Amino acid sequence: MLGDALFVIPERDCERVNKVDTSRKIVHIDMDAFFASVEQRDNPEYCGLPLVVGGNCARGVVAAASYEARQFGIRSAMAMQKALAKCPSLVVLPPRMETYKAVSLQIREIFQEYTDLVELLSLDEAFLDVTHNKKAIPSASWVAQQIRATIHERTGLTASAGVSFNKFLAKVASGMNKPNGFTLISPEQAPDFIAVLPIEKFFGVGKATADKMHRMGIATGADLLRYSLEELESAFGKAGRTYFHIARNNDLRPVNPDRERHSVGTEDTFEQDVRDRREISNRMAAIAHEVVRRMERSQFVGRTLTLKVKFADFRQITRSRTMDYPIREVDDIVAIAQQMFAGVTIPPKGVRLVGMTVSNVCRPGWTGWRQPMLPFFSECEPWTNT
Ligand code: DCP
Ligand code: MG
Repeated sequence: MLGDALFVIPERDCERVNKVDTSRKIVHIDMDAFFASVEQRDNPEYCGLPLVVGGNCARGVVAAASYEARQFGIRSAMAMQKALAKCPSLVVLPPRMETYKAVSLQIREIFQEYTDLVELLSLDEAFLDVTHNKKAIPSASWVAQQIRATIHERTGLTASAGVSFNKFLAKVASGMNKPNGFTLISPEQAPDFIAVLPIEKFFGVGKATADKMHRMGIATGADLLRYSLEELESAFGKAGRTYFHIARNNDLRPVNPDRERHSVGTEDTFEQDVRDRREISNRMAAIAHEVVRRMERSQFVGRTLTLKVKFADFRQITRSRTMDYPIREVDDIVAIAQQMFAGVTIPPKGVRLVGMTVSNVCRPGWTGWRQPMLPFFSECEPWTNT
């Protein structure tokens, strides 16, 4: 499964596990079918129709699918050919990034009217800490509902919101009643909520980890509670610590408004450990595709590629290479990763996970960039890494 790199609960937060902090009020907002909804708004003839935004070429993928398209089983990141096979009458539109960015700016402005503690996760998603909000509204639910109403008023689009006392719960909550939904998970409800939450919904649990958990008899948060920290760490490495604490609603990560993207990456935990070097190389191409897609989505360009390889026994190595040009093409990433991977000895039990991250950001104004820009970036300023 391709997924986000797992966040690791810091050691210092662990001793506070018996005193779960429920004092904060965290809101997670996520626009519904974002790119697709903007297109339906601007092309009313497509309202109510299955529509996707993405590349309509042989190797194109779906970026966003309207909720009507989802009824045909169409999802983000699906190959466009497959989506068209599922729904031949599908409306396919190319992305209009400038328009999506303008809407993103509008919703940010709305968030800022309530708090400066806004952490943007992508164009359409943010965490807000509204414990002490600018309008002195005592109820976080009220804040969230006002924000949703204002977004609709000013942009004509709908957003879903989740409210709770930590980031993990707020984010799970916002996904529960999509589209145009609202969910509150109060401190009183949280233990029961997490007890029945399927482990697939836990942060960082992909298919391979879920399968392993099921083999250990872990299907829900309640099952996780039966395992000690040591047992989970020995089964899942550092991720085990995160699962241990999340199952106890212990997520003290602050809403970090100054978060600047330092890297973009993804990783693939194989369903079965892989020993064949060629197969691993093939998987790398898919990972590189995803990294480039994420870089485009977050307008990130960097010069350093880091390859992470985790072996079947959870041992992990990383290799990095810094180029004198911005890394932004799939073929380039694959070539650099394969050069680094050539020097890695694959142990007999094989490889469990491969991850790739691009870092060393190139910022606007960098004069070192001499290559022609990709069409995707052609409307942007040049970038620098100073
Ligand atoms: N996006 C993308 N490629 C993906 C996922 C998303 O380009 N694999 C883009 C298009 C989405 C936008 O980012 O519209 C926001 O992503 P979300 O994951 O929030 O998905 P949506 O907003 O489309 O749908 P949802 O209603 O599930 O949030
Ligand atoms: Mg969304």
